[in-house]
Amino acid sequence: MIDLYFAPTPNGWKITIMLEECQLPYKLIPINIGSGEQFEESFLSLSPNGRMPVIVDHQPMGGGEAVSIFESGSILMYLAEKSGQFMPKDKRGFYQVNQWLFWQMANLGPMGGQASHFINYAAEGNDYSKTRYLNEYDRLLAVMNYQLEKTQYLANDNYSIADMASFPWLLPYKRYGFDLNNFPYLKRWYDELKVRPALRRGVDIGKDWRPDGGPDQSTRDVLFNQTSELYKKS
Ligand SMILES: N[C@@H](CCC(=O)N[C@@H](CS)C(=O)NCC(=O)O)C(=O)O
Repeated sequence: MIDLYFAPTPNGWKITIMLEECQLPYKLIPINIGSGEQFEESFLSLSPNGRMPVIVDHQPMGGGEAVSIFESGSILMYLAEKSGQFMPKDKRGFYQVNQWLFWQMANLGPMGGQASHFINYAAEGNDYSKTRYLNEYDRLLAVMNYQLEKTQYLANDNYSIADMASFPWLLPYKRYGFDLNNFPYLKRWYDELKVRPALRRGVDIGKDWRPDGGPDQSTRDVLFNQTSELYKKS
């Protein structure tokens, strides 16, 4: 059995999508990032960065003690290897997927996350930052559109963990003010993926756990004022 430490956000949904797609049995362990559970010692010992998702595999490949993994891209690679699915075994295909997975982790995720922050949570008067991240998100949609004119899926013509990593970061596109009709190849990909039953099950997990009206002040204090103080031993 695989334990998944999870909160309903795009980075969490990457893993529920993959677990639903590859049908490995798993148990959800909700992490309340709004109340600061990610900084409890028991969680930091699994995820030193204080971020979810994390998995703990109690029947790891090769046997032995349970294995824990943080960082969603690394978790996706582990699950692909364990299930033998959604990551090509030949070297060419492997690195086609690998480069798009890294692209997602280094670009679409962080820039989408910052865009979300400045759209949803920042006080008025942060127009420079908001524009900066929305322009990057816009550019990254164009990168995907450029690629998807040539290939059916992000890495090549096979659905892979690179698609699963990117899809949840497209979910907020309307809220960010974008129209996918301006990115026709990306729209074709998005429309195809969003009706996959396993992907749908994955992104529906935990949707109703999110507070109506967004985070309250104590949640904002936990999420948006983190410094090295969090790591000082008392
Ligand atoms: N690069 C990390 C990012 C994970 C991440 O940022 N997780 C967020 C939720 S989407 C989190 O745990 N936030 C808690 C916090 O900000 O304190 C990954 O892909 O796993």
